[in-house]
Amino acid sequence: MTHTIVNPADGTVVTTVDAATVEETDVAIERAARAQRDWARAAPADRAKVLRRFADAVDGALEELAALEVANSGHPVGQARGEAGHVRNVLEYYAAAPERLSGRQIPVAGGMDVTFHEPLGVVGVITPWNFPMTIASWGFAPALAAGNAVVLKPAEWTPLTSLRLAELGLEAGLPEHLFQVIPGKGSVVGERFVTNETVRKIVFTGSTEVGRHIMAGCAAQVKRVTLELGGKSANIVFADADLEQAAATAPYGVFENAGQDCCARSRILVERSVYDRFMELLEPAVRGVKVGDPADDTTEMGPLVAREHLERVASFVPDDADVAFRGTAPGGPGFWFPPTVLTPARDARVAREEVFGPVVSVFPFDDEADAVRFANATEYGLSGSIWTRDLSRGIRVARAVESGNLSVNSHSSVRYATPFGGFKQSGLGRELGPDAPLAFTDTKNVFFAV
Ligand code: TAP
Repeated sequence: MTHTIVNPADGTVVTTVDAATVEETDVAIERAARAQRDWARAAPADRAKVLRRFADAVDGALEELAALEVANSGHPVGQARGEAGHVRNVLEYYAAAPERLSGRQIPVAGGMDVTFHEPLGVVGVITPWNFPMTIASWGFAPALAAGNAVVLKPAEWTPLTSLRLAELGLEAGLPEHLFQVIPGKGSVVGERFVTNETVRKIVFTGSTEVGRHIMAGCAAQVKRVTLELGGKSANIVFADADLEQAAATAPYGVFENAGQDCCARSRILVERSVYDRFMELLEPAVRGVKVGDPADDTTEMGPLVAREHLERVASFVPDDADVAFRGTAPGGPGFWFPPTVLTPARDARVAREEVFGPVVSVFPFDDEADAVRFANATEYGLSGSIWTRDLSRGIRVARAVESGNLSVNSHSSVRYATPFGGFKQSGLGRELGPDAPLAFTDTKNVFFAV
């Protein structure tokens, strides 16, 4: 069976990719297990050297990887270049880990006690289509650094950059079969990662629904699991904020990657006393978002990933929707949807569900308690922003919002050096940051009697 890869900007066929069967997945997992044994025994400095060379190989292929993501995912080329650079940075950062995975010596009676961080073995990474290469690297880089092998299943729609990354790893000196990318259906390859007992951990990024299913499957073998799931993040703007700055940046907090971002601030909460002024400022900012050809360096927003997804996003904006204003989008072929600002009721479907498209809802709030209450009135808890000039309020609200990643007076969510992940049904476990390699190890305690 093959998957047809379509360019979202114009609907043309880019290429086809072979989809793996269950039997092929099992073969890949067995090969990975064999490669892992030698990798775990290699000197930490040698593992570090190969990962640094992998980072260099990615650095040398930034333009190529960016062009692939433009064609496969419709990401604007400037952003795709940034994503490839992020993969390089993640690899460089975790290249330091093999030589820093220290255990502890713990004082005990009658001998000496030492802990070791042992690799798990084979790790299965399952990625979504929205940020194919960056999210892949959050799994494979720390897993390899900690001495594991990785089998990675990319989303059906967007396998091309992951496939190229595996080739670059091999060219850089990773042992054969240590890092394999296995395109295929989630219900075949992804499901097999969960049921095959040789895979000791699943790192899954995707929808909460599939995440729940995977976690239940992992429970059968007490398989380790990290879940990065959906979001419905709030961007809270207080009356004392720099309103110009808050309004100018709000579109980029939600429309980046055409809103196909788990961290999208798809609910903007504005203190009632400045609501009208904020909307006046927001309108030109939204109309100013440059939507169009992803291969153009000045483009800020591209198309949605696929026709099915476009139809789902459009279902959140029926003819009688409370549209405040919209930006523009090209017509013609391709899967285009304009940046859209709604003013729905707090209990509307669009206010509750993850849209994963360029649609944002704006709501007035009365006071700090009301803002926190509404920000938390969701099953999700991934990201969020708080705009205020009052530092004490910034700290108070950041502590009160039930979310894994908050930003005061900015919309930044992801840095490779800081932990990332969700509260509530946005996920389980953390990726990135200094502790990520530990999530790919089990602690072994050894007591030496003396
Ligand atoms: P999903 O439909 O959940 O798919 C994610 C991945 O899981 C795909 O590779 C998919 O394969 C695979 N899959 C599907 N069914 C499976 C099964 N039964 N067993 C194992 N694997 C299976 O999500 P999506 O539509 O690609 O991505 C959008 C969602 O991801 C959104 O909810 C978004 O918020 C979330 N997301 C979260 C984050 C973080 S970091 N929290 C980051 C990005 C995206 P196929 O492609 O073959 O279906």
